[in-house]
Amino acid sequence: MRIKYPTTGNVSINEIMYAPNEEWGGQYNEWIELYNKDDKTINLAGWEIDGKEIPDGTIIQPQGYLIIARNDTSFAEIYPGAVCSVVKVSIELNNDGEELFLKDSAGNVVDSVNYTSYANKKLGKKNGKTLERNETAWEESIRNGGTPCQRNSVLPPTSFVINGYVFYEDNTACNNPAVKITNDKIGEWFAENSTDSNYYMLTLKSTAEVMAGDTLRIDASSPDGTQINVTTFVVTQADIDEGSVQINITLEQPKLNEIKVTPQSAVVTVNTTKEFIATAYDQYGNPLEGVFIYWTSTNKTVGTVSPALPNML
Ligand SMILES: [Ca+2]
Repeated sequence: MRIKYPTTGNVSINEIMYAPNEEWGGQYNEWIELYNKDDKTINLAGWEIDGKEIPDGTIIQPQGYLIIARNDTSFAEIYPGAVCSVVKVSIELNNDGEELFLKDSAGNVVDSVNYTSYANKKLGKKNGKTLERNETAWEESIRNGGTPCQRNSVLPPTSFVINGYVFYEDNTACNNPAVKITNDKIGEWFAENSTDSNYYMLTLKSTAEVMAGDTLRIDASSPDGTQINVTTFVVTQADIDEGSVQINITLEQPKLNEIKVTPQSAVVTVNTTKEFIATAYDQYGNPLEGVFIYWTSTNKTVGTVSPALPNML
């Protein structure tokens, strides 16, 4: 049985990345976010955006988002956590602005936007931001990279709380833990803590600072830094809807995991010296301090290690 969806409906142009900079995939990583305001799934086969046809088989869910990407592969690399469908259409968005039309399969204009005045003001122009629609107009996104597949960051934020308890390796409470939370390319924040509790809490703004699909990294350590933990987790739509997520953390001793020597090899001319640098890393890939590294030469008639440079750390 073939399900037939309506072929027209209340779909809007909701966000535009018309001049991405290198950090967000470069000039060809242009994309447009569509939003379906209707309560039914709509079939976009034969629709047009920017004068280009949307391919067969493209649908948009009720109250759902769809990304029109000039280069779907590049888009997926830059936005690995995007949680809606992405369809490739050979759009070419003018950096100086243009009028964009969204037409249904009968050729009716369903929505349009002329972003020339925003481009003239350099809003969302090669600065890592997008143009996002709010209730009445368009604004530059608050969030770096924009909010593909998500509620626009210029709309009133809701709060998203990350909290939990931190324990030492032996499961006793680690009071006053240092907890840093990082959202790559977006920001890093220190959680609230207190000297008489092992509880930590951070409140972020959704979607300006965190949204579904983001990978957050939590760096935790004891107050004296002797025990650490690094945890990463992917924020789901359910987490965002819930408004909070609880993550308890158990610390552990840093362990020497790897020593990297730079350069890895070198040709040294007779009677000259060459400097090598060794860096120790723990189990989380962080540089490990306080490690003594001893250098030796297996053939001292060929080369010797300078006693002036015994330990680089
Ligand atoms: Ca959006």
